[in-house]
Amino acid sequence: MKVWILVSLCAVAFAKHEIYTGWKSYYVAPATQEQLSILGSLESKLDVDYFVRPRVDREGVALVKPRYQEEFLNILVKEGISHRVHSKDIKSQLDIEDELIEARHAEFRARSTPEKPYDNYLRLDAIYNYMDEVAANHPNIVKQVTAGRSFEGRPIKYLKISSTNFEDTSKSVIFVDATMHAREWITTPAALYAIHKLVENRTDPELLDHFDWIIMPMSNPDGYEYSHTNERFWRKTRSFDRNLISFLCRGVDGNRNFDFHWGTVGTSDHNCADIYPGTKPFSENETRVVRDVLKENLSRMILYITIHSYGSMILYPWGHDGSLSNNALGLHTVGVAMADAIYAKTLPVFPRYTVGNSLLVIGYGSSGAAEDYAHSIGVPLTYTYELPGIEHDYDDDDDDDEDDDDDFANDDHLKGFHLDPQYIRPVAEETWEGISVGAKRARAIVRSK
Ligand code: 0X9
Ligand code: ZN
Repeated sequence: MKVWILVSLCAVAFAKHEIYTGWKSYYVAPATQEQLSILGSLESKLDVDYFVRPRVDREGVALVKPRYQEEFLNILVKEGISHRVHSKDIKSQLDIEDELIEARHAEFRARSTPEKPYDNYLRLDAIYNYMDEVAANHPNIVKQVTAGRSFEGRPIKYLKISSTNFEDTSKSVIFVDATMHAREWITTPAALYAIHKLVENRTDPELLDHFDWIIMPMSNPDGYEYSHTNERFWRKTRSFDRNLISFLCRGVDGNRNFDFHWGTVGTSDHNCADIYPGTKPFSENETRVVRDVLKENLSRMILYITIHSYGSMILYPWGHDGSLSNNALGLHTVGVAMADAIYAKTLPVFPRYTVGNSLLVIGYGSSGAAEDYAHSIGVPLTYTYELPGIEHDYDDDDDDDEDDDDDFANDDHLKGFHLDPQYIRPVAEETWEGISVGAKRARAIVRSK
């Protein structure tokens, strides 16, 4: 009996990430607009998933399934698009990620220290347990709200943190959410660390004296769990409707589902696409919950930050057409102050943040994004944070072709979305610097008006 249990456990362990066998990722560097649009067309043509979207002056990272790799490379060579391997074996990256997460769990067990959810990538129940615990231990300043349920019925929770029970209307409200995109695991620890600093380890009294806080560390719990159990690179929700295709290709991109120029830019009508915006604005329980928080607190909300990854960017509206809002000066000033605060705390391994208009900085337009919607309904300062991912580059002979697997792409280092768990706490700490400085600068700006 015991042997069978062991055999089954091994089978499960080996089966993990099996669907990613043979997948590779490539850096792609278009030199012209034309090359950029060819790369864009490969998304639907060859089912390419861009971890980082290329721009003419910036390398992107493309995830390519085995059956399309030959054609992908042929097109790049034919079109003269510069490229090189990013990860030659995605599955091994995923296995390493699992091992590092497990090793970190073991470290905490060995030390008999409780593992905090900003020390490692934890599953939903542990994240929710932490929120329950914080709320139970600090009833005077924390109120936990279950705002709704995800498509699969999981609670979507946030903490309201206030020294005056949200009753002092002279205070400003700050709203932070995370993990709208399931695979962006680093974002939830960053939001949870903000809770820790506001409640358990308060070092700056001003933050509760002047502000009421709403922190929603997990806006897409179904997608998040699915990215742990089935597909690590899952991005969307897990919803479907009566349409058979929607059942076969589930989910909606939450950050295309808000009611702001919905379905017009940077979206795809195909259910299977990662940027599918849904059948209508706010079709998703998960985005309605965020919308309701924004609306309910609109009169006092001065700052909304929706945390994503990766790319080390602080983005502000408008992201659908690259135009600037009437509050562009304020958006830029506070954006730069937040990036400076992050920079002052950062580690040398993290890339430096870029601040600016969403479309111009990230290099593509997108409609239906939370940051734009929040600003359009009247939140004066709204940002998408793209937290850092680390790209190890071992290419020392500068050639562009795909044959140089031996020179670099040492896949024993984690890259991009697979941010090594040892970096979770440093990222959370520096992100907190950005959020807290953002709150103070936002207040100074709003009061000076
Ligand atoms: O594309 C997105 O949804 C965000 N980037 S991510 O890599 N996390 O997917 C950026 C959204 C910013 N766009 C707008 N504000 N329109
Ligand atoms: Zn995202």
